[in-house]
Amino acid sequence: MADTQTSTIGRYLAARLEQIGVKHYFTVPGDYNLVLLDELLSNDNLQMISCCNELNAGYAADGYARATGGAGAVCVTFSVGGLSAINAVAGAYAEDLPVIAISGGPNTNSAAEHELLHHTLGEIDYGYVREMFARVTAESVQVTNVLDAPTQIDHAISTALRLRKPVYLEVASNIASAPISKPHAMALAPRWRSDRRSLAAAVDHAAALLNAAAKPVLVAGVQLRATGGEAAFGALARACGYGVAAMPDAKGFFDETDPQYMGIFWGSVGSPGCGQIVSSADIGLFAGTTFTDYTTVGHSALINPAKMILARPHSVVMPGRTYNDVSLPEFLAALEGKLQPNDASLTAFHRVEEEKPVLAPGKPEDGLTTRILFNRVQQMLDADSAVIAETGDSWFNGMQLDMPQGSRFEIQMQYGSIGWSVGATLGYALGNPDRRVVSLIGDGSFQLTAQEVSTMIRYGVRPIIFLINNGGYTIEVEIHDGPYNTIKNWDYAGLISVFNAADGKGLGLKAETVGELDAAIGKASGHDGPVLIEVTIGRDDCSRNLLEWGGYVARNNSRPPRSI
Ligand code: TPU
Ligand code: MG
Repeated sequence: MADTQTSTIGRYLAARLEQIGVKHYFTVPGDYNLVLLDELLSNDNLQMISCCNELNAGYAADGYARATGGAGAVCVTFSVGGLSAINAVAGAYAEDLPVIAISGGPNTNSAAEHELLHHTLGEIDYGYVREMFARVTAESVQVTNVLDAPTQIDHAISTALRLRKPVYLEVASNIASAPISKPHAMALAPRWRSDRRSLAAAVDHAAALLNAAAKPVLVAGVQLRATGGEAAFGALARACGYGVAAMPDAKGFFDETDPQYMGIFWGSVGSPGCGQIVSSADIGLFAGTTFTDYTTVGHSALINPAKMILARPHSVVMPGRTYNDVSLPEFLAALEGKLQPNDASLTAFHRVEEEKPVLAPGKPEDGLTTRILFNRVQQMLDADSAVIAETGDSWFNGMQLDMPQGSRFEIQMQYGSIGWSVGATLGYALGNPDRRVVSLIGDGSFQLTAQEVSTMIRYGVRPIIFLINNGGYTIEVEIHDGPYNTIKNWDYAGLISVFNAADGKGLGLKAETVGELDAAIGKASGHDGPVLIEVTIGRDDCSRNLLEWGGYVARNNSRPPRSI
């Protein structure tokens, strides 16, 4: 039988990326991936986004995966590119984002012929990049053989989607355009199915505990998104009527305008009243929550396991028993019909709930404070907004925002790698052009990845970046201060004209007063291109919650060794 269905390894990979909903990939070229890029370029349904460096390209793929709910892709050259991207890929691993990290690789003859190669460690060992990626991906493969390529590509992409983790695919430079058959139709994202008996038993056990409780609560966790469980969580909440809280890294996963919403469960820095209700509940269903030093305020806000049903992505841990092979969305959906409505925790919350203080609008000539800034950010938000909050005081101020129904809030709280938000803003804006991205970025974080604003200008995306110039690493000041927490000041707004050069449409604005901020926001909203508003904030102006949280985290960090 004649086979006219021919493709190449690179085109096969492009077709699979297209099939899983990837429309853009982020790249920096190099001689090991040039032929591969030519092959990817032959697919008209994928757009190449050329980045300034591989770290930022990786962060962009992370932001893209967040925006689309699917995968992101990055394509780099061997070793010098891959090792620059690895930190971003590790972040995607920590945050459960399926980033397909593609790298060109050495010619397949080089190792056998004992050839030393550029960009490498100067030793005849070309497996080390894959080995390094193995620690930060769910699967890492070197494609060096035409016959194995389709299986390796499909397997890696399926793994990424099933486990919501990044994978590393290295394609040898001399086979990227080698002919192979076209991809056949198959589902690349098989859903995780529960073991029927485990699921039924877990649901019965959980329903018995929850129905017997006086004041049960529901808590949304970060893994709800990776498992596709947000809708099932919302439906379950409405069916049972319990008070609902969200962990800080799951902010916005449950509609914040819903009358059942109590706020952020984040120990002493969470929403007023919310922590007390969650901690005093006789049982809580924690759906996809993770408890780290950051999310528990230095492990000061811990829930007694005897009062917790912890629904993990693929298992449910209950007092006295763990049920394995239970998918989180299936568990929540099956529980929905089994719970008796109970609004006792919500009623208790309303008794202790505090009204948010109303902030005076400020006079135009007043200097800026973070309170005024975030008051104005709040006013800008609507259903189409996506807020990206960088590590720093932006976490704590961002957490105070009331997210309108339909809007999204993005935070990299597990990994917390400063500079993430600049690349993620680019990726998010491309991944979901219907949303206006509002990014909240500290000066220190911005200095790591600033040049990617030029890529935003190049591709005409329209985020509004608030660059918070407080002269240093304030979050670090609150955890542990020293001379290392002061940074060199930049003309951040002026940087935009550097990036614009002759043809760019970026807008850089500076605001030192309330009036200037309001005028800048007015200009920004109508501008057709990225806008950076540099906001001058006093070095000591930081949120009370950062002060408190910093104290707890510092205490946890500095515990002496139990034995030396
Ligand atoms: O609001 P503010 O001033 O705290 O934010 P800014 O200016 O962005 O400063 C962030 C300070 C910071 C550092 C230096 N937060 N975490 N770190 C430690 C750190 C160092 N390098 C990476 C890649 N990630 C980190 N989190
Ligand atoms: Mg700062």
